[in-house]
Amino acid sequence: MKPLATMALIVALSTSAFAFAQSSNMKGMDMKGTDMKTMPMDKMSTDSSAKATTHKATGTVKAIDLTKGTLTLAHGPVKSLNWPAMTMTFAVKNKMFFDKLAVYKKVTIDFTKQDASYVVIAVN
Ligand SMILES: [Cu+2]
Repeated sequence: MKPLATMALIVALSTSAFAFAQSSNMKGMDMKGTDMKTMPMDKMSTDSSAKATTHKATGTVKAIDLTKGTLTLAHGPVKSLNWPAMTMTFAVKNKMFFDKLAVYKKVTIDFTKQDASYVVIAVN
């Protein structure tokens, strides 16, 4: 997926830009208030969340299990994981997501790997 590759590049660039800003600050020991303001604090938090890689999958809901908290999705290819299209079951941590899920409905999910399972973190 091109947008993901672009995002990764932006993250990589902003990370190295931040590292450079940090090291130049260290050299000059310049801790003036103006320098603190230019420190990309918001980018720092963006970077750390980007490390817990989020993947996107679009597909058709095959089954939902409210008791187990799972979603079975027939999804298309997921480039960020090199996955082909397949039908698989995801864990759904937030029960509110089930409001947006129904069998035969087409959805796009954001998911992440947690331990051995793939966990839905957003439903669109
Ligand atoms: Cu899959």
